[in-house]
Amino acid sequence: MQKAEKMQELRVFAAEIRLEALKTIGSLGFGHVGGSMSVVEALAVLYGAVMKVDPKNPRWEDRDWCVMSKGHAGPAMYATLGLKGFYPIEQAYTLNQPHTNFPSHTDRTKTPGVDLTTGSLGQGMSTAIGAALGNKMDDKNNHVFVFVGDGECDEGQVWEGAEFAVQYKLDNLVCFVDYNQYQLDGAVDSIMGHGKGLGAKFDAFGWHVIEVEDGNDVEQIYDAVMAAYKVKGMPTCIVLNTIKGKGATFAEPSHSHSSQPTKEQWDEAIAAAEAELARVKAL
Ligand SMILES: Cc1ncc(C[n+]2csc(CCOP(=O)(O)OP(=O)(O)O)c2C)c(N)n1
Repeated sequence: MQKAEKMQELRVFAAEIRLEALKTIGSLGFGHVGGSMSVVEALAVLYGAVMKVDPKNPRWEDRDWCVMSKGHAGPAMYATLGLKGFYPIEQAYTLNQPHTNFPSHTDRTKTPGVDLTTGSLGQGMSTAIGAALGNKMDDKNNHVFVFVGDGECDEGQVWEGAEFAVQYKLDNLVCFVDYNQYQLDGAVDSIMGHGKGLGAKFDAFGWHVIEVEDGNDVEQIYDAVMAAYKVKGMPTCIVLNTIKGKGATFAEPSHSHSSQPTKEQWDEAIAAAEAELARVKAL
């Protein structure tokens, strides 16, 4: 398949993920819309063009791994995995309800395709690094992808992991930083700024760093991952400059972390996401 055709396929996949993630959270009426929306395009690239996975065998030993360390973006993972065929997508519409297999934060014991349990910020970085080390020791020819938030990067545990990954030359590890500029209580810079930027920090720790100017553009993300695959002897950090709440009509303008919109606002957001999917499909 030509690259242009593949990118178009990924744009459609991203629009489908956004719609399904909104429907998933909408089934409950409230939840983490902001941080789910910002990682949609990166998930589309990973599961639509990059990762080796087998929906019929989620624990396939040679698979690539994806760890959503900012575990509150669970709904975006659930939409992606459902659309990829790990389970019927409608199952995710039980989000956070009693006995569901789709808790608000990703849990490997509950949802097929979720590789590691997350939710306590910082920990997913460590466990992803452990998985990368284990896979390397087992001579696996695969990659571990981990998503961390810019607010999450306030956690010291992220940086202990960053140091470790360099020491052990984990070139099978790619960390996406979702640099959407907002955390739970507001703008990252107003709470705990990142000085010269998170790319500069990872660089100082010895990582190969790739800055993606538009972290909601599938082609830029795809090119970054292809470049990361060529890096030997060190882990790669891909900094995604994203928009918190991207594409959700009630969340994007305010970049809100969690949302509890009215029924009318949900209807409007889902209709807008459906219209966007139709628009992208017609390109
Ligand atoms: C150790 C820990 N402290 C606090 C929280 C509560 N919490 C959940 S999400 C969040 C903000 C995270 O911000 P960011 O990483 O920027 O996420 P994003 O904006 O991408 O959703 C906080 C403080 C948590 N889950 N874990």
